[in-house]
Parts: sequence; C-alpha cells; structure tokens
Amino acid sequence: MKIDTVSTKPIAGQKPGTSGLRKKTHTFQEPHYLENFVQSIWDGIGGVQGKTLVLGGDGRHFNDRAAQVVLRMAAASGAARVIVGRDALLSTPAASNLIRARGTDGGIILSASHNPGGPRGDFGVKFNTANGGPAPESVTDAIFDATKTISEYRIMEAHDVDLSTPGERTLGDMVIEVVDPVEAYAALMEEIFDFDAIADLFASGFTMRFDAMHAITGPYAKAILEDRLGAAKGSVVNAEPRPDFGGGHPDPNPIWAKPLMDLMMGPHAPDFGAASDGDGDRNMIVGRGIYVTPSDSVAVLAANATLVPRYQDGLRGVARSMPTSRALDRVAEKLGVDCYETPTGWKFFGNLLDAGRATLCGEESAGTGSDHLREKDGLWAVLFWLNILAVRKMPVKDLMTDHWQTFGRNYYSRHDYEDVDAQAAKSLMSELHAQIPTLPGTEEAGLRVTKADEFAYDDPVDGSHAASQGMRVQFEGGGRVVFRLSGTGTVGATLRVYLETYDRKALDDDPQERLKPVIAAADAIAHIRKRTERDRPDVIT
Ligand code: G16
Repeated sequence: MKIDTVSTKPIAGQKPGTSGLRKKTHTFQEPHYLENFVQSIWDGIGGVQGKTLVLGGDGRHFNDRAAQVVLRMAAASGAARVIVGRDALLSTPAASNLIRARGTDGGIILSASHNPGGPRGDFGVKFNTANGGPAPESVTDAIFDATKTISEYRIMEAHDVDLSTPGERTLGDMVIEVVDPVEAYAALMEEIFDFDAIADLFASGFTMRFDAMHAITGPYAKAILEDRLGAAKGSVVNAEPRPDFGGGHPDPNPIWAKPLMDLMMGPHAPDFGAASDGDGDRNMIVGRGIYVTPSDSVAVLAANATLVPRYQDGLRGVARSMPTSRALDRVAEKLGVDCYETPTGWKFFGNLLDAGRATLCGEESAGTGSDHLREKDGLWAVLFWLNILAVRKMPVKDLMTDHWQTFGRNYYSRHDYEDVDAQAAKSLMSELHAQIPTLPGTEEAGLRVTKADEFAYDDPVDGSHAASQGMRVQFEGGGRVVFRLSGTGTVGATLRVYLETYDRKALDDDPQERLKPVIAAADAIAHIRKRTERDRPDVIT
C-alpha cells in the first residue's frame, strides 16, 4: 500500500491541556489539524514503529473519521498492531483497561470528555502511556514541542477499515484487532466487586436510575447493571450513545443532569441515582433526596473500602486533587494512611498508583478511581456505591449522615464563571498572585486569612515539579477558597472558584448558605464580579 508523506506547517495552539488536546470539532476538521497532532504524538513518544496501541473514543461527531485517520497514520509509521473498540468506541476507563490488560505501548483516546459534542461542539485527542494513564507532562511537553517544528506527516492511502465487527484485519503490515468494547471491562468489574451481593440487592426490590446522557456509558451500564446484575429493565436511561449526545451537555452534575436530580428530589425517586459523562470516566451519585458531592463520595468510598472484595485488606494510601475538599483527609487520618494532594488532572495520580502509594483517588470534578486502572472510572464508582449499599443496607441519606457524624462535614461548592474574557481572567489571577504575600493576617469580608499560597507539586515518586497549579487562601475556622483557570475549555477562559468550610456538629445546612462568608471573602479578595463582569457564577455545583 502506498504511503504518502505530506508537507505541512506547524499549527499554533496545539498544546495539550488538563487532559489531551481539546478544540472545537470544526477546528479538528480543518486541513492537516488532526494529522499534525497525531504525527506530533508519534514524534513526541519516539515513534510507533513495531508498537501495539489501543484506539477508541466516546462516539462523538467526527470520532469515526478521526479513527480512520489515526489507523492510516499508525500503519504509515510502522505500528505493529492497533486494538480498536468496535465502531471505534471505547469508554476512557475501558481504553485504560485494554492498554494495561493487553500489555500495549499506550493508546489514543478520541474524546473531549464532558464537553458537548456535535459539529458545533468539541472534539479531543489524548495519548495514554503504557501504564494506561494520561501522558504525564514530560510526554505532553514533548508532543507540544513536536507540533511546533513539524514539517511533514505520513499517512497510508487506503479505504476505510471495517470496524463494525470484532475480528482481525490488516492495513499494510499492521494488524487491526477489533474488539467488543464492553467485554474486558465488564470482566474487570466482576473481579473487583461482589456481584452476588449487588444482584441480591436488586432482587430485593432496590431501584435505581442511571442516566448515561446519550454518551458512551450506555452500553456498559446496560450490560452490567441490567443484564448482569438484574437492575430492572429501563433503569439505564438515555442509554443509546449519540454523536451529539442528544444535544445535551454530558457532564454529570446537578446542572447538566437536571432531569435525574429532579427525579431524585421528587416523590417518585428510586433508591439510587447515578450518571456518567461523555467518555465514561466521571460520575454523579445521588440518593433519594440527597446529592453526594464528588469530594464526599471519594471520602465515603475510602471509609467503606474494605466492604469491597478487591479492597478488603485496606488501602495503601489515598490521593485527591488540591481543590477537592479535605473530607478525604479526615478519613485517611482515621485509617492511618497517607493522603496525597496533587494538582488537578488525573495524570498526577499515575505515579502514586504505579508506586503502590495510593489505592484510591478522587477529584472534585466528578472523578473517582483506583489502582485497577490509571483513569478515573464512572461506572466503577457507581458499582462501588452499590456494593457498599448492598452490605450496609441503608439509604444513601442515612449513610451520609453516619459519615458526617463520624468525620464532620466539609461543606463544599464550586462556582464556575465560563467563557470569561481570557485577558480579564489572566489579570484576575496575576493580581491574586501579587496579593499572596500580604494576605495572611488580613480580614476579608469578616474572615481572617491564615495562609495564602500558589500551589506547586513535587511528585514524590519521580521528583518532577509542577508549578502554578492554582491559588489557595485559608481562613480561620477551617474555611478555604481556591482559584484556578480551567484547562479543559475551548472558548475564552473558565474561572473556577472552589469553596469549602468545615463543621463538626451542624450537618444538615444548605451548602450555599453555609458558604456565604467564604463566597463573600473570595469576591473581596479577587474582585470576581468586577473582573468577570458577571453578577453570579454560570454554573454552581
Ligand atoms: C479532566 C481531567 C481531570 C480534571 C478535570 C479538570 O477531566 O481528566 O483529572 O480534574 O479535567 O478540568 P478543568 O481543568 O476544566 O478544571 P475530564 O473528565 O474532562 O477528562
């Protein structure tokens, strides 16, 4: 087969963000855009000659076309084998699992995660390394460097490869192995959890709704929850993946999964509600009449981990991203294990998991996972909760009350200001930065600042240093605000303000009410309303 070497020029802005390169779909469809980036991945990782890769995506618009390009470019650069999910579909956790289980050299995930899809939505490309996790910064930096000097890419001239049925085909000398996207992942879940106990729970009349948001998790959730575990047919809704996610925003939080929230807060709520995002790595947990924040969720999982077969001998350590609430720290302290604080981005957990220092990790951005993979895992988190509920036999609300009575409650909320003028957002952050040395000791909207710093991280395993990972301000009495700019958006800038306060006794307050003083102090410090020209956040979770 003929291999074309195509001349090209560097395209500005191909810098991977928090998790891969995310841009508008139409940007990825521009001439050479995708090809430049894929060739830069090959160049950044030292080529793919003789390597085995995994390929799959969340099924969003352009997924199928992009997959064919990646295959032709892998073949042109001498890859030995690519393992592809049927129809080029794989959830992010399923891709991470295949990369590890098959001992491959890494993989390409086509996804912009929770960002909306469709021709006017977003698309993304991410490289995961051989451990199954998102490439660390040393690798993404090398890829970015390659995008700045690229002058040609190699692509095979070929018809589309049939990816619609499992089996092997070839493209030149490269083998393409099409696999069922669900099978290996479902088998892994069965190894981790007590499926019999969960099946008994459903057999006893326990009801749930899982909202797959027309994204990738639908087929996984149906196969595992309904077919294997016996949840009533129809428990999984919006189960059919669609290229535009049915026009929705596949981000599992109370704003974007509102129909599920409304159901769970209403008179006909099932016992348990859950949702997952575009590529299946995020999760939302809701009980009858109670929303569980992601920060609380990971703390509950840690506190109850020994109820799950895989974790019955306990946790070696836990980790959370810096803006995630410190509910997990309290559990770790009681368990007598280390709790690591990392920058935002799952890639920062990779070394801790590989080194066996952490077993369980979680992020405020609805990601929870463990050492079973190197990605966060939406359905795994849902099964974890089901396993706990099957053993403890109590409603989610009672479980949360019990947890807070033991550990106290970290009231928590994130306020997002979206599509803010990029320059205004940058100035807000640099002004904050300039204030840091003088903030401690001052009083802001009635709260006394005890500490202020810019978070930086020294990886305890490989010693790598990550600077400028967000500004944090702590107040007397345990309150905290963190300011950070999102690394996953594609338009303007998104300012994230993470708010937290702690109470040992008052456990049932409305978080927004409880956080009012911290919210006021945050605005007094950063002049958010003035800088963003917004009266209120666009999204409150
Ligand atoms: C990605 C990363 C997460 C991270 C999140 C934060 O999530 O995988 O580890 O917490 O971004 O996003 P931002 O930079 O916008 O705050 P996902 O689900 O989009 O892959």
